[in-house]
Amino acid sequence: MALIEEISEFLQKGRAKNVKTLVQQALDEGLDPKVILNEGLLSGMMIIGEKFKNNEVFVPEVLVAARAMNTGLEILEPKLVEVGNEPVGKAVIGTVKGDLHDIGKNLVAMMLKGAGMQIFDIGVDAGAEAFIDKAEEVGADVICMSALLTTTMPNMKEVISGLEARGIRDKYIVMIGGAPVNQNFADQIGADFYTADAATAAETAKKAVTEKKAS
Ligand code: B1M
Repeated sequence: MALIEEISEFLQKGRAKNVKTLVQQALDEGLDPKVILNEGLLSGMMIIGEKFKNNEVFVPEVLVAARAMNTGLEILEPKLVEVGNEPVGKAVIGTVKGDLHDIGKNLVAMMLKGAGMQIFDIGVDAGAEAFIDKAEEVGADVICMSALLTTTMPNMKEVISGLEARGIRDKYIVMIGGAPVNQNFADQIGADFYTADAATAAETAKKAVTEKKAS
């Protein structure tokens, strides 16, 4: 079996140690990190997602697959991210209140780092105050929110309302994303940018911060 397929298979079985070893092996053999990410790790996670939807696997299996995914991402990170010396800007990132999904958020954080942003990751299940307090504390340029559940998407609005209530909405570029989120929702809640994937989020953040600093 090809190495990339093996990574996908082991990820689906939640075998984090095997995933770690094989991702390292793939890098040592000179495989493109983006191919390892997209065709090994993410394709395995997509298959698990489909099986989860069809009740062929359940939360425990998905949880161990997600752990294996995050282990693989840690090995890939130094190859996907080449950080320059001068940070382009600072970004606070987290998954919103009530939501424990962190793989997409971690991927966005990684790509933002690769785009030269300094990252302050407040983790999952992060309330409005956590986003706002961290942004104020570190002097952030961007607030990045991720949500994977239709039930937690509305919590993104809470962060924007909190910024408005403190009179500091204009200080920050607010970016949102995650599988159930779309441009229409971003417009409804008054976010500055919605992006569909991690790479576009990173490009958009870099451009927006650079433009804001120049204006
Ligand atoms: Co959950 N889950 N889950 N889950 N889970 C989904 C999201 C679901 C779609 C599965 C399904 O039913 N088909 C469904 C949501 C349904 C809905 O709301 N419409 C669901 C459900 C229902 C649940 C529970 C309620 C299940 C239960 O308990 N009965 C529960 C909720 C727990 C909670 O959060 N309170 C739950 C739990 C879990 C696990 C803990 C087991 C695990 C998460 C573990 C972890 O993250 N550490 C898990 C997983 C892994 C999934 C699926 C299978 C995979 C998600 C994932 O990581 N995808 C997911 C099914 C699916 O998505 N197909 C599912 C890979 C990741 C790279 O993609 O996060 O979308 P994603 O990120 C993308 C883009 O969205 C974007 O960039 C990334 C790509 O480059 N992006 C941004 C993300 N954030 C961004 C921010 C940006 C810009 C782009 O700007 C700031």
